[in-house]
Amino acid sequence: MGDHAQAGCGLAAAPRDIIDDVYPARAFDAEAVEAGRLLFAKECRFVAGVGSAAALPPETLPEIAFIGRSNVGKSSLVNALTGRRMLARTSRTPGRTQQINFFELGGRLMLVDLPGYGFAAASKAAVKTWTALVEHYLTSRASLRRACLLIDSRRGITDTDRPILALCDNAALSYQVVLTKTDEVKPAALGEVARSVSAELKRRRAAHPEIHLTSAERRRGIAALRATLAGLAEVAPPPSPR
Ligand SMILES: Nc1nc2c(ncn2[C@@H]2O[C@H](COP(=O)(O)OP(=O)(O)O)[C@@H](O)[C@H]2O)c(=O)[nH]1
Ligand SMILES: [Mg+2]
Repeated sequence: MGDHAQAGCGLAAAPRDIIDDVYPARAFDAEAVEAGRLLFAKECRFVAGVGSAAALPPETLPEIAFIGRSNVGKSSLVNALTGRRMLARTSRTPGRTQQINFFELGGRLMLVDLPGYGFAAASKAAVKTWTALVEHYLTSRASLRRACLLIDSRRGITDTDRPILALCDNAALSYQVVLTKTDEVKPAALGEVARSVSAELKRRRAAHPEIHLTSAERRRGIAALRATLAGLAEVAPPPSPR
């Protein structure tokens, strides 16, 4: 049960019209949800932590990048997706925070954790290094299928996020907004944020029109996001003959 029942549960808190606007049911049919569940039940293995463009690993699998301002709930979301604590662990390692971390999921998908932006205390030099590395990765990686752009439900898209949206638009990199911490806002306010985010995305070239509403804490919307991401993974090999 659990996840299955929660496939649409980002929806449960949102008013009906918002659900119909931004959350077409077809994305979450039972088959897609099951494919997502199966993929994310597979082993997730840390592959590399990379601090420079020259050190990027070879492109072996379709990649999904997770990006957002620091504290948006990125580690929590990826941990909820994978049911593992690995990202929390890596982010506790000093020096890892400015790295791009690669995790291979079930031999079919690479989850790529980009360092958070908009950290007020970051030095100019750190911001410059971050920008160069992330920009290089986002604009030159052929295997990158989609960027999941995490946005805090309490804030919506802000000027801190817009340079990233512009970067993706200019690079024609498909990106999709994932609202985080939906448990922190009342349904009406969540509906309002979802509506205004959707309206802004409509004006942007490379933005995926559908957004995901998630709460890592309450595990809302996790099964639906898994379903979406499984749709971007390498096709599962047929079962080997016995
Ligand atoms: N209420 C609520 N808090 C969350 C949720 N996800 C993360 N947080 C909190 O937000 C803070 C930042 O989370 P973290 O995952 O480390 O963010 P990151 O910096 O983007 O990796 C932590 O205090 C988390 O406990 C959520 O779904 N709901
Ligand atoms: Mg983190």
